[in-house]
Amino acid sequence: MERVLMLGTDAIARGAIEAGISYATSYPGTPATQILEYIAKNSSIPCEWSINEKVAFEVAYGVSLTGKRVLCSMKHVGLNVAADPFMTSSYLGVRGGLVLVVGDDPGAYSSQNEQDSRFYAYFAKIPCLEPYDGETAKFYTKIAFDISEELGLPVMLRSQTRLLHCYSPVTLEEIKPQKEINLTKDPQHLIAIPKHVIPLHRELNAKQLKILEIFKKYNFNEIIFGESKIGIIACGLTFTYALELENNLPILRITAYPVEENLIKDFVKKLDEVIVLEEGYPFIEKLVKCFHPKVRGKLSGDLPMEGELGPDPVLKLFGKKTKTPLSNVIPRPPFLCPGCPHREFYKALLEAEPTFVTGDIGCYTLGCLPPLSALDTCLCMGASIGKAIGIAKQGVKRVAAVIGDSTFWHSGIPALIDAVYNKADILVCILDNSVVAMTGHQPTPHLGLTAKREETKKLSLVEICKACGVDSVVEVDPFKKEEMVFALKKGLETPGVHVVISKRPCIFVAKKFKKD
Ligand SMILES: Cc1ncc(C[n+]2csc(CCOP(=O)(O)OP(=O)(O)O)c2C)c(N)n1
Repeated sequence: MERVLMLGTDAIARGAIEAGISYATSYPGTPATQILEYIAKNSSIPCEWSINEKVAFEVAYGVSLTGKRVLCSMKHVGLNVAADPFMTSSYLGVRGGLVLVVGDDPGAYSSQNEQDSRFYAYFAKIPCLEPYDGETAKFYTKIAFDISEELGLPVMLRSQTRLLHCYSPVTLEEIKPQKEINLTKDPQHLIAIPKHVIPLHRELNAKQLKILEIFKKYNFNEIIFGESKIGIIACGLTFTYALELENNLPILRITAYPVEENLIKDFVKKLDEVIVLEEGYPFIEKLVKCFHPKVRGKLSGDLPMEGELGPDPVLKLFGKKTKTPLSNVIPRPPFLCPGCPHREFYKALLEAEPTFVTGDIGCYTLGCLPPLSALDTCLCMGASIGKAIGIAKQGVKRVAAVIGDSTFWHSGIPALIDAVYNKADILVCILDNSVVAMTGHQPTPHLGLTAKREETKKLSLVEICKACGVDSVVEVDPFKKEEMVFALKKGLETPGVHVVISKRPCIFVAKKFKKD
C-alpha cells in the first residue's frame, strides 16, 4: 500500500474511485471543484459537469437507481440549489451508494455566505460524516458508500476549505469493482406522491436508530481519555486543533452526525467545564448545553461566531502561542486579471449610463470594485435577472442585469423566461468568456467540450435567448467599445427584454484547452 501526499479534494475523489463508483457529477464551486477534476483526469470513470447542482444531484440519484455507486460533489451553497431533490431523496431512499460531498467555506474565502451543511443533513435525516484529515477524508468517503447501501440513504460527507485545500498523507488502497446494473420498479418507494409520503417518512424515521448502530461499528464518535476536569468536544477538522494543544485533556471526537446523546452525557458528566470546537455554526454546542451547565464555545462568546475558527483562537483560549503568523502574509484580494474582457465590457456599460445594475456571481462580480464600481447588488447565482425584473416592475427605467455565461446556463434561463412572460423592461447582459472562469476554467455547454474533454454539441446562447422569446439579442466583442456602448444604450432605452452578449474568451482559455 503506497502512501502519498494528497489534497483533501483528491483524497475524497480517490476514496470514491476505490469504492467502485460508476459515475460522478458536480457543478464547480470552491472548495469542492477539484473533486470532479481529479476523477476526470485520473480515472476512466465517466463523469460530468452538470448544468447546476440540482441537476447534478438528480443525475446522481438516477445512477443510484440502477444499483451503481455514484459521487455527487458541490460547494455548500450549491446544496441550496439541489435542496429540492435532496430533501425528498431521503424519503425515497437510494439503491446504489450515493455519497454527496459538500464543501463548506467557513471564513467565506470564496463564497457568498458561511452556511453550515450539517443542518441540511439533519434536515433531510441522513447520516453526515466529517473527516479531520486527508486519510479520514479518503476512508470516510469509501465507507460512506457502504453505509449508504446498508441504510438505503444518501450519505453526506461534509468538509471545509482548510481540509479540502491542504495536502496530507493518504494511503492508497485497491480499487473495488463496479456494481452490476440492477434497475427494478418499486412505485411505493420510488414515487413521491402524497399517498406514499407518510409511510416513506415512517421508514426514514425508523432508519434513525440504525444510523447510530452503524456509527458505533466504525468508532466515528469516540472518547479519548485524558487527565483533567476540563474536556473538549471536537467536531471534524477541529479534532486536529485539539491535538495541537498537546495538553492531554479528555476529548470527545465527533466525526459523524447525528450524535448519540448518551455519548455526550457520559462524556460531560464528570467534567467541570466543556469546550466545544466546531467549524461553522454552534451545531453541537447547542446540544451539549442541554447536558452541562458550563459549556464554552461560540454561544458563550469564548470563540468567534463568524469566520473560520482555525487553530489560532483555540490555542489562544488555552493561553498558548498561536502558530500561524497570518499577520505577516500580505492580503491578496481577487481582482480582474490584466486583459480580462469583463473590464472592457464594464467600461462600455458605465458609458451607457444604466440607472441600476443587478449583478451575479462569477469573475465579473469583481466589476463592483473601484475604479469600475459598476455593480449595485450581488445575491446568489442566477439572481441578477430576477432582481432586475423586481426593480423595473416598480417603474425604474434603464435597469441592467449582468450575468456570466455559466451562471446563465446554471439558473439564469428561468428568470429570462419570467422577464419575457411578465413583460419586464430590462437589459440583460450575458458575459460570455466561454468558460467558468472563477472556479478554474471548467468548460461550459457552448464550448463544445465535456468534463473529460471529449467533444460534444455546442449549445448556442443566442438561440436559447431567442427561444425564451426576448425582443432582441446581439453578440458584441467588448473590445469594440463603440459597438458595445451603442448596443447597451439601445437595450436600456427600448421597452421590452433585450439581451447583449459580450463575447470574448477569457484570456486563459486558449492555454487551458489547447490539446495536450
Ligand atoms: C450555487 C453556487 N454554485 C457554485 C458557485 C461557485 N461559483 C461562483 S461563480 C461561478 C460561475 C462563474 O462562471 P461564469 O458565470 O461563466 O462567470 P466567469 O467567472 O466566467 O466570469 C461559480 C460556479 C456559487 N457561488 N454558487
